[in-house]
Amino acid sequence: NRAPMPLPGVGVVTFVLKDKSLLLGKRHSTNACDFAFGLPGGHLEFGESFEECGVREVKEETGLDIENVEFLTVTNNVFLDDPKPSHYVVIFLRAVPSDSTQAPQNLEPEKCGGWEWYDWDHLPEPLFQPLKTLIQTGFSPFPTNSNV
Ligand code: 8DG
Ligand code: MG
Ligand code: MG
Repeated sequence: NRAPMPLPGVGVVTFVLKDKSLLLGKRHSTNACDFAFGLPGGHLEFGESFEECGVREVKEETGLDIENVEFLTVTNNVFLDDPKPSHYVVIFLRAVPSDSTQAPQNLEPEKCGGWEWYDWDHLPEPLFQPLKTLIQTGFSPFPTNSNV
C-alpha cells in the first residue's frame, strides 16, 4: 500500500538563435524572490513530436514563430535534494525566429520576468541549473560552420 513512485517528466526547451545571441527568460522560482535565466520550453504533451512541442512552447511563452527546428541533445536532470524534488529528461532543440525583426513578448508574466536576446559571450547569471550544467560541459548550440 505504498504511494506510487512518481515518474520523470519530459521537458522540451529551445535555443532560439539570432546571430550570436539567444533568447533567455528570467524564470520566477517557487521561492518568490528567487529567479534564474532559462530557455523557453515546457512539458511534452501526449502524442507530440519534440519539434511540435518546441514550436508550441516558444509561441505560448514568447509569441515568436520559429523555424529550422533541430534536435541538439538530451540531458537527465535529477534534483532529489531540492525542496521540491524533481526529475526531468530534457530535450534541447535549436531554431531561428521566422521573422528576425519580431520582438519577443512576455505572454506568461506569472512565470517569467521577460524575454531578451543575450550575447552568447555575455550570458546573464544565474542560469537555470540544467542549462548551466549543459553549457559547463563546453556545449554550444550554434552551428559550427556558420553564424546561424
Ligand atoms: P507547460 O505547463 O507550459 O507545459 O510547462 P512550463 O511551465 O512551461 O514548464 P517549464 O518549467 O518551463 O519546463 C518544464 C521543465 O523542463 C522544467 O520544470 C525543468 C525542465 N527544464 C530544464 N531546463 C530548462 C530550461 O532551460 N528552460 C525551461 N523552460 N525548462 C527547463 O531542465
Ligand atoms: Mg516554460
Ligand atoms: Mg510553457
